Amino acid sequence: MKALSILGSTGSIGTQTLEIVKSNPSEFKIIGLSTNQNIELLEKQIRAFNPEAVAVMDKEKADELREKTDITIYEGLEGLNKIASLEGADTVVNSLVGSIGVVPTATAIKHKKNIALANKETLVTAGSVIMGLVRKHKVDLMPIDSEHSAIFQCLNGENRKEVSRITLTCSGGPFKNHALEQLQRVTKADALKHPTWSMGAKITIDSATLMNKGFEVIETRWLYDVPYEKIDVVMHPQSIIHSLVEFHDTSVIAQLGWPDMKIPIQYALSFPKRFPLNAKPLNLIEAKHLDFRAIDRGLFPCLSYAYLAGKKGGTLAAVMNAANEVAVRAFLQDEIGFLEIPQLIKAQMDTHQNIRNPELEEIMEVDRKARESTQKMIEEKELVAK
Ligand code: MN3
Repeated sequence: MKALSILGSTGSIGTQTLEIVKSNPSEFKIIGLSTNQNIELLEKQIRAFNPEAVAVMDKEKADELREKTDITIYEGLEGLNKIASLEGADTVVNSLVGSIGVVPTATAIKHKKNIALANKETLVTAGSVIMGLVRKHKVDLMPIDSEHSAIFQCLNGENRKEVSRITLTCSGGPFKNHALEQLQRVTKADALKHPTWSMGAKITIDSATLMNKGFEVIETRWLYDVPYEKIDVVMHPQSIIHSLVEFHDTSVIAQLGWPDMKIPIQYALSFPKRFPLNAKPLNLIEAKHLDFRAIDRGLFPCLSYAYLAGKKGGTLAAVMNAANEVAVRAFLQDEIGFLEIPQLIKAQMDTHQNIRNPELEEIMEVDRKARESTQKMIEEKELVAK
């Protein structure tokens, strides 16, 4: 039986993880849970899964919850670190959103926990440090993401030295058929309508800008130790092929299925086994078309920024991520337009003094400063969407 702590248990990935736990009561038990501020749902989860402790990011909400339950309640970032290191857990599911997830991942690894990672910002911001910790503490890091789960499955039993190319598929998001003039006018509501995947707000916006695909390129580099030259992205609007691996004999292996996050979530937790899953089996006749096309990098520059940040290394990807987080939050609060998101990211990347081989503390300091600087640019309205 696996003993899990879930960071971000009230979000999209967190709630789906708990559904899998509920369907497999002889395979999993819950040790710790955490929420940002959704204590109503957390309280229900406490009753249903009986964890040892929980964390609430928001301190006032933590106090509110303390009046309703006797369970140990930690708070703030320190609370996330507590849940990440609870003695009874062997695996930490990190489904936090944003670079707030980086330090708890590091904490969990230092406490010898295996990681099921949905928090993209962990590897984007601190890939080198985190993978160093994974090797040092000899833990497993399994991806919770359809693309990286697909790649993992395609590489299973293969010699990594024989890989010639990894191709990530990309739905293209809601604006795949837009022209630049149309992108100028898109609203928050437009951007939140993802055509194939149902996800949280932040990642849905990241999917609309293709920043999400850029993050996944960087994660692929760290998870599978392949150079950026061997990582490609192709647009595949149906989201049925989840990614592909080509070997040096030109043979290509792909993983397919209807878009359903429960498949990669459960596989990350069941590996090396596969548990049955009550999901809709793929029917190719019903799928009918599998379309592919190249991505217009002029329209979606965030993908190029990610390749640049990844190739330059150091702290540049941390800056890119921090600027993106602040810009996406501002977009979701109607403070900036859609095209200002990439502009803000580029402005921060252009002025960053890159630090080579950074320690985790240096990365988090860069993250903090880039957030401040991006916020200042938004407040001073230095950017006007062109
Ligand atoms: Mn994905």
